[in-house]
Amino acid sequence: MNKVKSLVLAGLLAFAPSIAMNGQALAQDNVAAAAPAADNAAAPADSAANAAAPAAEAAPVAKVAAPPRMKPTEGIGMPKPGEVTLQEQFTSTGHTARWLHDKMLLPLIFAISILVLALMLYAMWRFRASANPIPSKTSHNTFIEVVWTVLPVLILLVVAVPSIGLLADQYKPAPKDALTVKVTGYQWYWGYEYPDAGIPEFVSNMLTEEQAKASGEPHQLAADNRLILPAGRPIKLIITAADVIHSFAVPSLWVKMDAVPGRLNEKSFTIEKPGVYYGQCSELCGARHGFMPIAIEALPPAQFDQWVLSQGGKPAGAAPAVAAAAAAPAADAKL
Ligand SMILES: [Cu+2]
Repeated sequence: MNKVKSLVLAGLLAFAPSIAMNGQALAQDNVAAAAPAADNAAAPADSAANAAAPAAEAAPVAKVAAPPRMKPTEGIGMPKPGEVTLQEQFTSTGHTARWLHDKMLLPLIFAISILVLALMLYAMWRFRASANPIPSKTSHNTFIEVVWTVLPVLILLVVAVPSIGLLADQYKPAPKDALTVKVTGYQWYWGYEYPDAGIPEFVSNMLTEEQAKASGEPHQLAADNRLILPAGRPIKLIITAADVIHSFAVPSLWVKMDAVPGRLNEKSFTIEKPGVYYGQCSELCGARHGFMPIAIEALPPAQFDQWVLSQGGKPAGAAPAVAAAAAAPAADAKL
């Protein structure tokens, strides 16, 4: 019965994106209404000029200045010393995953380990040779056998329900209005491209220890050019690699997706709060595998649009339908 329920639940979750999408579309409308500045700033002649210019970090020719580099918050979007559980989460699947880990799996594992240890200690003490000279010849006990078969099955079924739900959620396709960013893994740095906004690829390299210290960021997690994303808007990452297999992983956003040459992997999520979130390549990819960090800067939507303009791109947030249709007709047809 429980199994049937869990299967039905998994089925429902698999078809949930259409329901979830409506909610996100509403959120997007509010966000767009709150960002009137983007419209005025988008002079088409300027955008064209900027797009032609090389993607300079500060973009001095742009009329719109890039928002100032955001400072990370200690312990947010990065590991903490002595941490025993998952990092604090900032996406909906992240919350479910952390709940599943902290509130369900850990207590279960703990209880089962304690029970088995106690039974073993009891059996060792109670049935030791000196206290129990004539051993029992019992070889079957139907009641106990039923209990130790049915109980684990029930436990597994209880775990399966949220687990299958989370699995389905993690592979939920992105809503149509999601911002598409192409992520490419290289030996040994990341490339980020914004096809919807018309921003060409720029690469992101690790900061040296001195540079990281100077900008108040954790060494080996800090990167020069961050992956700038909007908070509160759905994002679709298209993840691939140019040489060997890498893996794009950001623990606090519950993102981990292999970057495979010749293959496009997709990962969709919405970042709940503005902030800086760090991650690392998580697939052994060569000598400098440990030195190609991921730094995501999630900006409030209005500031994200400002950043897009500062890079000579077209913000899609102001008029998602028009911009998406103009920028990516092929993507629309596919969806
Ligand atoms: Cu790598």
